[in-house]
Amino acid sequence: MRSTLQFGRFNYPLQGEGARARVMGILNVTPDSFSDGGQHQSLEFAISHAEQMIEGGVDIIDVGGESSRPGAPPLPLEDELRRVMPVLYALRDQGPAISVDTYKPQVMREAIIAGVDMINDINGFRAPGALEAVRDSDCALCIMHMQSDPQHMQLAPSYTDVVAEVITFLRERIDVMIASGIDPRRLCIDPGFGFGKTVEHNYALLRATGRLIAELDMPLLAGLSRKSMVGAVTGKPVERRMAGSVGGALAAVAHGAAIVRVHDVVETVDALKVWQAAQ
Ligand code: PT1
Repeated sequence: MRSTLQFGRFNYPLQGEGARARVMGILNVTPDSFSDGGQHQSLEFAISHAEQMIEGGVDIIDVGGESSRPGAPPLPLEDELRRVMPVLYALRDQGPAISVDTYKPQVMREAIIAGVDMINDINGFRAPGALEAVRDSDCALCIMHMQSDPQHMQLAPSYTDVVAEVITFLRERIDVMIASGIDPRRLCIDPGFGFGKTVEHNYALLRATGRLIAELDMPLLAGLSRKSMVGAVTGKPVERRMAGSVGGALAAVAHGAAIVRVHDVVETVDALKVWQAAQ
């Protein structure tokens, strides 16, 4: 079993002393959170949201400029850079590790210059130039599985054996990345809940968390916060999915997940502390 995850300025033990699940807080930097859509106001809002997450005990802040929710359209490169870069520079010395949620090689390069600790790529570093952009840094790389793309992925998700197919995809990406010279200790995997998957596919993958970790020998990041897979079993709309999401995060950690990506940081941190004390 893997012993550490190299995470930029940080090094996370995965077993023994100091090993615990890490909480990644979601920081969406989208101008629609504001009436005037102003650049300055959205920066202020992002910083104050980040401060709340730090107060709540967040380990990693995941900064994203482009929505990847089902049906979301792509965002032009310049717009993504304009949204994300000021936030990365403002947050990099605030304590937590910083991740950037992007599939664009040019954003990866700029983010590495800004000093981020992780590149979180929903596209699994498949864009031309992505491997070259991240290879010579020390940041962690999260390789996520997605069928199709955000605009089309929920139209007709289809698998013969979803767990086997996700494992095969991740195996292939891991091999390509290692062959390009990337240290395997920088890699982690993500089954990509909600990315071209039905509710049944998502829960089959959640139940298979331990198998993904064991077969690929990689730490796993689980992101299911407020997603439709939580809504499907609770019957709740997106704004009332906090408790269901905390339950899902605990289930993922109980199955061995190393990192959980969440909206509700303080609630997840507390739930994990109690769960850990009961171990
Ligand atoms: C994720 C993730 C992500 N999810 C990683 N990055 C999103 N590594 C963005 C729904 O079904 O799981 N892992 N970056 C958000 N994407 C979605 C997808 C949001 C599906 C909502 C749904 O509701």
